[in-house]
This record gives sequence, structure tokens and C-alpha cells, in this order.
Amino acid sequence: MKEPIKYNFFPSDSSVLISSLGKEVLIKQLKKMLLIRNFELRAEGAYLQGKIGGFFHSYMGQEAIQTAAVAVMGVNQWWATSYRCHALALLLGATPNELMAELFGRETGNALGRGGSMHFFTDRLLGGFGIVGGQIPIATGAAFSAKYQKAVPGVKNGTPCDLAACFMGEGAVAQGAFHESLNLAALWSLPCIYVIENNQWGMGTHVNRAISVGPIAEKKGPGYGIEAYTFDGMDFFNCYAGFEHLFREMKKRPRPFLVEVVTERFRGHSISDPGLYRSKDALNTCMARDPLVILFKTLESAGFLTEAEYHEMDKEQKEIVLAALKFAEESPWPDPITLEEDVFAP
Ligand SMILES: Cc1ncc(C[n+]2csc(CCOP(=O)(O)OP(=O)(O)O)c2C)c(N)n1
Repeated sequence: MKEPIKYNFFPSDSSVLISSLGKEVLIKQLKKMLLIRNFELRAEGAYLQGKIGGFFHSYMGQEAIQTAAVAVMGVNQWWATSYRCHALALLLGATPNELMAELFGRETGNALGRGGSMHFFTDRLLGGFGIVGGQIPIATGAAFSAKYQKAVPGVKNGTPCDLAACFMGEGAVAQGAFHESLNLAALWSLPCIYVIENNQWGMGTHVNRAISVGPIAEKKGPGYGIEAYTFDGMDFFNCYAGFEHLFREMKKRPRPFLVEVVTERFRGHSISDPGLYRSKDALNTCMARDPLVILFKTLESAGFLTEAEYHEMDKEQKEIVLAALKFAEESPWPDPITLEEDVFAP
């Protein structure tokens, strides 16, 4: 049974957040979203020119979600996501240069040119996973490690952190790994925030033909005794307020949470998908709620920046990405003799 979506209302709505976060912090977040957007746009262009090979999944349209999550919880948690991983790597501190070089398959790349678009990492980003749902047990294990390190003095595995955050598409909810992970996380009170980024489509299959109930988190969470929420993924403030609420609750009493963030992707599933299953009107309607424009307009009304300043900021981020393209193109290919290095296989 599907019920209409109602976004959770958090007392800290946008006007409260605008004054509590202030101009500097909010402009910084908008800049990050512009960097992600520019990165996706320019990388897409390079792909279409034949400079990048392999898979390529754009995060365009979904930028507000992970930007808000990282802004609230900080880099120093465990993070995991699907193959749609460009934004999260940028947010967690990977440079545009190393990520672009990875897309180009170069030695200077984030995974030494071996992983490509789906397998970005940082010391806190556990991946970029190509298997739908593959990241869910990994993040659950990371949440176990976060809990264990706090509980057992002397156990050390990097800087201790509060939680693991695990992003997935709505398509992953029907995977067995999702259910096994949620069950364990609830049984062991693991500090894991499972975030379903519901962008309506799993490749060409609409969510209504893939998942039998909705709102997804609110229907699935209680079955495991897990608190569940629904956020508006196009609205940075709703995401920020939501993640802030969860982070505060997590610190009071570590436990798992399940969130559905309702969003839209502005591109096909991957770069080779022309998206013929979605009408032009439907696409235009979803693109009219561009999270970058929504955030910019709100900050403009608050008197934090003008349209000219917004365009200038966009230009700055574009320059950073153009420099990354140049860096990638000029970087050497990996030496074939290193092909079997860093490969873990029995
Ligand atoms: C276990 C597994 N089954 C199928 C696939 C093929 N596949 C790749 S992406 C995808 C759709 C996933 O959609 P969703 O989880 O909603 O994420 P989105 O792409 O929308 O971010 C499928 C079926 C896969 N990679 N792994």
C-alpha cells in the first residue's frame, strides 16, 4: 500500500537555519553544490568526447542530500554509497584533480586509474560500490566498528567516529543485504544512518513498479524497530534539519535510523541511458525544482548573495573543474607492469 509522501517537519525550518548557520557557512555549502554540478557537467562532456570510458553515473539533481549530510555530520564518520559516488568523494575531501584523473584512467587518479567512475574512495569513504546494495553490509560493519571502539578501551582503527552513513538508491531496498543489515543494526543498536535516495527510477523501472509500499522508510523501518523519516531531497534546508535531528539523537542514544530522501536525477541512469521512459514534461517538471536554484534563491532573499555573485561563484567552480580536466589529460597512463599490484584476489 502506498500512502502520500509527507516530509517530516523539523522545528528548525529554513528561517531558523538561515540565521543559526549564517552567511559564511551557507555560501560554503552552495559552493560545494556548484563544484559537484560543474564536475558532473564537464566530466560528462569529456565522456562524450571519448576521453573517459566505462560506466558513468551522474549525481546531478541530488546534490543537496549528501552536501547537507556531510555538512551536519562532518567528514570524520564512516561513509559508503553506490556507484553514484562522485559527489560524496568531493565532499569528503578528494580533489577534483584526482577524481577527474580517475575517470580518465590515469596513474594520478583516486584509485590509481584502476577503479573509474564507480569506485572512488577516501580514508573515510569506503566506496563507491557497483553491486546494488553492496555497500549496505559494509556500512553496517563500519557502524559496528564505531560502536566497538567506543565500548572497548584500547581498540583502535583510525580516528574514532560516531557513526556510519550509508547511501543507496530505492532499488537497493528490495535486496536481501538491506534487510539482513537492518535486522542486525537494530538487534545490536548500531549507529548507522541508512539513507535511501529515492530518485524515482532504478535504471528504467519506476519505483511504483519496484517497491510495494511507500513511503519506503516509514513502512520498512518499523518492521525492524527502526525509527524512520522522509526528507525533501531537493531542499537543502529540509535535508540539513533532518540530518541534524538524527545526528543529535544518535549522540544521545546510538542506534540505527532509516531515511527516505525523495529526489530526482536530472540525467539518465548512466551516461549511456537516453531516458526514453521519462517524458520531456516530467523531466522539465523535476528540473524546475533544481536544488541549487532553490538554495541560491533562498540565500538571495536572505540578502546573502546577488545573482551576479552566484554566477561568479559558478564560474570559479567551473575553472577548478577545467583545471582538473587539464590535469587529467596531461597525466600519465598507469604502467602496464603495475597491472596486478594492489589487487586482492585469492
Ligand atoms: C546486485 C545487482 N543487481 C543488478 C545490478 C544492475 N543495476 C545497476 S544499477 C541498477 C538500478 C539501481 O537503482 P537504484 O538502487 O534506485 O539506484 P539509482 O541508480 O537510482 O541511484 C541495477 C538494477 C547491479 N549492479 N547489481
